[in-house]
Amino acid sequence: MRVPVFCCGRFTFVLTRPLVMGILNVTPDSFSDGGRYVDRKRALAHARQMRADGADLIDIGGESSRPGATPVAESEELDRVLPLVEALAAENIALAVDTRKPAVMRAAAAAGAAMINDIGALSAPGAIEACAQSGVGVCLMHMQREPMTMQAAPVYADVVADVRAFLVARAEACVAAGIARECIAIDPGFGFGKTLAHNLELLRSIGTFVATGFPVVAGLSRKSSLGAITGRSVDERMPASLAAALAAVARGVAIVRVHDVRETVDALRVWRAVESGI
Ligand code: 9MG
Repeated sequence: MRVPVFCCGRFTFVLTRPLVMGILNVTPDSFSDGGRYVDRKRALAHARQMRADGADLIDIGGESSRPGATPVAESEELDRVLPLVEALAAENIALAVDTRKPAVMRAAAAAGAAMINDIGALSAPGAIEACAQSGVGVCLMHMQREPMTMQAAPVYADVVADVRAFLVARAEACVAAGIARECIAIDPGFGFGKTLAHNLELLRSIGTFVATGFPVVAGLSRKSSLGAITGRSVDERMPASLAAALAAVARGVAIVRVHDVRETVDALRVWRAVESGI
């Protein structure tokens, strides 16, 4: 049997266990950790701690994508992200860069980033080419509309079928443009133009996305859907985030994108021990 892999530049991840992608937002305005890691030293220390806690990848973002967020200039995003990529790539840490801008993608890859995580599924002109040329892994995420307006009454004919069809079409466009199939992951984009009911239906049916054969990424950590279910504030959503991560991996999700790396790694270890005795 062929072992499933996810290829990200010089890193090849064997997908025989779920991977943990730690979140490092170097923005003043992200919904959960906005402002906490704008200071470069603190950002580096946090990345190293997440790695020590068992993160397989660290996702660095220099532009907030929370509902209502305003876009950031390319030069500002580069200033926020590139020094971190250079420093952490030199320590052989596998890095994703969360960006929608082809110039940032190119610069990040040249500085040693292994993966591009694009909430716009590489829709900007030149984005697919930037990734194809650099050999990075890509995460294609679904979003309805833009962060500024996405949570204003999102509507789907069939949320699972619509999101799946979009992601498969984007993945095939990437393959046609020269990105290797094993370098592509897909992500339904929890909270990006979705109601609580949409998010729950997507999570319940995430196996439909797994069945495409592309590794599936799930980002539920601390999101407002978890707050709506539990009544907890952002800072109190860690247990809910662990439950969501477990629900995702139990349905075949390959990568969970999380704030609480140490706790998620522990939860997944217990889940794996129960499932397969390791
Ligand atoms: C940047 N970002 C914020 N939420 C995300 C999610 O759910 N998935 C991915 N891939 N990126 C996200």
